[in-house]
Amino acid sequence: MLDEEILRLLKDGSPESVSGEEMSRRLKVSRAAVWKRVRGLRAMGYEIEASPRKGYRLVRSPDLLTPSEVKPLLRTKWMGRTIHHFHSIDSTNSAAYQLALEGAEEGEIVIAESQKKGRGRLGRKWFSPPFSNLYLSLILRPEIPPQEASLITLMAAVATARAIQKFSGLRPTIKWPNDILLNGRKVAGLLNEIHSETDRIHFIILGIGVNVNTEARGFPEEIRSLATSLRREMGHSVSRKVFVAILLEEIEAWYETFLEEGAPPILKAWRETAQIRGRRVKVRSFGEVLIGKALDVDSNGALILETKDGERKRVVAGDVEYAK
Ligand code: BT5
Repeated sequence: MLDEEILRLLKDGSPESVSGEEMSRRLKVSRAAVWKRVRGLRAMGYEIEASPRKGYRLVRSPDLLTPSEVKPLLRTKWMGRTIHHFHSIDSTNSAAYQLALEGAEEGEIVIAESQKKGRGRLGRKWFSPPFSNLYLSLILRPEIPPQEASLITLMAAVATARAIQKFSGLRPTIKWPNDILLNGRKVAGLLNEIHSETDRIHFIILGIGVNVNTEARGFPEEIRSLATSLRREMGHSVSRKVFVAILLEEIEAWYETFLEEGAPPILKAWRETAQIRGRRVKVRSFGEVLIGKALDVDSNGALILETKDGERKRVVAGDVEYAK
């Protein structure tokens, strides 16, 4: 907290210096305590000039996702106005789930610079190295029946794809149910977890992992050919905080559209971005393998397939591979 307050004073004072005495008075801590935290901030990558006469001046901020870095860029009305930031955490989804159980409000978010146990679906792992990518979980409390919760996954996939498009100028596609691809490789994944009773949702945790600045060779061997990052596709490193601000804006807008207009606009945008209709796919679902032609997604987000015997199958969960 003290770090955040020191940064706020330095930013408010910028481009002028703020004296150690003023900081110590405003923050009600000793000048030695201010100096100690300034050294800590420098170790985190903040360039802070210190002069005995004038005091402290913020020269440059690192690309961290702390509230003081992200909030000035946010143009949302309510999404992400409360940011719980961690340098390292097991999983932002687990932290957000716990916060939601304790009463955190809709729109509160958890961001981490790295995850020790980043989670994919079905107990799989999400590669989460420090300071280069985005690991974000949002708390939503929609008043919808639990069977419509998968529409929130489709909504989040649309919003993430649109944010990537706005930010990079590239055209991502969605792979059912929750992968975002650039040039056929996975740049982002979504993990949604729901806490509900039979007819009421208490909350949904929307977990989003986006590979932002990992270089091609930075991915572990086993996913190197499957994964990509914005940096890899755009050809240069990019600002995570600018991206996260755009992403939160898109999610807020698409979520509000969903609450006001229901499934149709979400499904329309999803179909445009996924371009799955008519593609031959192999789907693994609950131990079963289905091969067929993808026809559509239905209004509950399930994938509709036609097998080669002409039978229609509805798949609610699973993994898709595109067949040749
Ligand atoms: C997903 O699972 O795609 C959901 C990923 C969600 C991650 C976010 S990060 C913030 C929040 N907190 C969490 O703990 N999780 C969420 P799934 O469809 O099961 O894909 C997992 C598979 O993708 C793995 O088995 C790997 O093959 C591959 N993979 C792992 N890490 C990857 C990465 N960083 N980029 C691309 N592919 C990856």
